[in-house]
Amino acid sequence: MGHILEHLLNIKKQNGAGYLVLIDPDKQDIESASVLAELSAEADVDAILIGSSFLMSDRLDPMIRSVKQVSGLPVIIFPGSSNHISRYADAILFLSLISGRNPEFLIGEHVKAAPAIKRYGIEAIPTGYMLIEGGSCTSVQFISATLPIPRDKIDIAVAHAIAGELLGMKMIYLECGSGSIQSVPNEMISAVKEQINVPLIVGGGIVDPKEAGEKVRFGADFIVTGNVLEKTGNASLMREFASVIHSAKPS
Ligand code: 1GP
Repeated sequence: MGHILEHLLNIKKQNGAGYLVLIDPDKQDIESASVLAELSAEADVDAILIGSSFLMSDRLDPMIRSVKQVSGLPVIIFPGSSNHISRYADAILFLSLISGRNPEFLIGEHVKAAPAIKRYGIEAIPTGYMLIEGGSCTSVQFISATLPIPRDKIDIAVAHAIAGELLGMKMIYLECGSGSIQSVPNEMISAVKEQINVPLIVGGGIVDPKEAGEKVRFGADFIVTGNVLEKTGNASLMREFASVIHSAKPS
């Protein structure tokens, strides 16, 4: 097992759940991303994800270097395509969009990215990525040209997650898409969690710590927030997220 996955599993073991902050290189310049990263380290965030389903900027390399340097936190690429690779990252969520039926995002982009990931020695964390309907058409839905799983189709979500684990995914990520109006339904989180043994990441549209804590109590092992902090850059909000997430599950 790679160091970063092991680190994440230890966090889950110690704190019940972990908190991942997502930085989108199109929404931040290097300086503001570095400030956010410094605040993350002070606020007890567990790791930083960098990326987006669609990237206009070419800031990935310098941003990852700077964020790593100022925060000392693990930096994990959250890729939208095979171009989103950086030799400076500690790991990459090797996402297969298993809720969709677009071969490019199931295996095509992976084939294109694999040689560089291998060459740079980046730890790849195989992750079954499931897009859930979140009240609007998000960038990931549009760019991936895949249909999200309807919010009320809990059984369909559960079957996808089981299939992901059986295929060897080391994590399952339930995602409503960045900036979604609604977050993943709690009932879906608990139903999926009941049927899988690998860690469950939940993200998209989570805007307050109470909501994050609830998701952890329903079974999320890692919570991702992006937009809410990018807009406010609020250190105390970040601390609140970390503390609620780290204390929501009885140890
Ligand atoms: C998106 O899950 C992440 O991939 C974070 O979403 O920006 O809505 O917090 P938000």
